[in-house]
Amino acid sequence: MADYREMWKSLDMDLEKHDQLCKVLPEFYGDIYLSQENRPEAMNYYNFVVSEVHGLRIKELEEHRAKDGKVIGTFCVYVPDEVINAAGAIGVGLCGGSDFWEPDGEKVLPRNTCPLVKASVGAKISATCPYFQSCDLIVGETTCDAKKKAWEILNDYIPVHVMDLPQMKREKDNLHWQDEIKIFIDRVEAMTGNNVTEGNLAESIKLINKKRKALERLYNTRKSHKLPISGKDALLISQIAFYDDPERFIKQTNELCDELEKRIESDISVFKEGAPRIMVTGTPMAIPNWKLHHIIETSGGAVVCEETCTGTRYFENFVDENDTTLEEQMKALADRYLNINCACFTPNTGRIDDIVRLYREYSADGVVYFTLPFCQTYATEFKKVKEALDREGIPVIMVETGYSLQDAGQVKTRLEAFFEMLETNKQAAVTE
Ligand code: BJ8
Repeated sequence: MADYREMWKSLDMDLEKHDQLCKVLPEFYGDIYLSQENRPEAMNYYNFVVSEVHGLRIKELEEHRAKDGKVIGTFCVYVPDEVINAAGAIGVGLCGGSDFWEPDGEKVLPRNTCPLVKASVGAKISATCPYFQSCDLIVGETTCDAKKKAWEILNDYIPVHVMDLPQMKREKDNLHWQDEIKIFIDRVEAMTGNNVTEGNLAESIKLINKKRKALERLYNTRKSHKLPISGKDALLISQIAFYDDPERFIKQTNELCDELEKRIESDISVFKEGAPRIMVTGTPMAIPNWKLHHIIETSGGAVVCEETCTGTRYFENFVDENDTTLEEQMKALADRYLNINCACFTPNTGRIDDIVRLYREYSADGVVYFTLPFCQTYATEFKKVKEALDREGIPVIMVETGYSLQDAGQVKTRLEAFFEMLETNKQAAVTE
């Protein structure tokens, strides 16, 4: 990586502390990612993006800001990227995925807060994340209680706009979300000085749909019986989608898909024949949280799909491109975004339907239900999900684990036992 110290200094970063973070990341990435065998060639692009995660992309954001452009940080897949892009701003996902930031988060939040919220707040207050430092505005949303309260604290450090997300999906909730999108448009217009028009919103809707289609194409390759890419790599690509330049990301991901589709034609797989196909469902995995996937894939399993916000919830369902007036476009955005099934909604039966559908589409053998510690909504929703999966005869295991690697051995032991059970089930099915 080139020398970006001057840039980081200009962003008021704590350089000494940031150095500690920069020191550990390459080795961590090398152990988890570069140690994989038979990776697709096109993964080199994503390796490069990670190697420059606090460098080149931040330089691009700063060049944009130098021309009076704005950068807007987000934490949730309900916030419409289309609006940010239409106003000529750059959107970046900000969720923290490392325990490096948790102690700083704990300075202002209760210890029994989920690691994602603690790390996100800690990244800002420790001034060690250049993405936070480059943002002119961050957008929170009223999803879980931890996040709602965190916005009030973050607002002391950086301007925060909170979108009031309804938690039911009735007609009046859809109207309310349209209204919230309108208020968000007003705020973004005021800060950028650019109007969101039918024209630029239509272009943005097409662009973000294209990004979704590239991710959908990537995920479709994972439905193959010969898996051309590891789950770890697919997760990394989803995580990068949250902050990379959208046009470049679409081009690179489609190039990767060309290679993956050729691999499928040539029967090239990154996993041993018969590895249990695992679907992961639950809380999002913000970069660099690769822990669960790494444990699964070094314990004999292969992750084929993520029903998470760093998975299918991010890209499934497109915004209707046929609507022409601003009113119609806002309705189309509300319709698409309220189709996401987060556990903060009640009831949330759509998520259960999604899990069962995706399990079948990806020919999974079992489900790993992942929750971060202290995430009440996802942990509580497990009961309803498990009941439904039991009825369908789908094996499921719940794994609650945070960012620290302390419990990695224990998680591995449980997963190995689960995979053995899946293997026994398979053999029994063959002999029946
Ligand atoms: S749409 S999952 S991105 S809210 S893990 S902070 S829920 S205590 S992240 Fe999320 Fe939007 Fe929902 Fe997706 Fe709270 Fe749970 Fe922590 Fe969470």
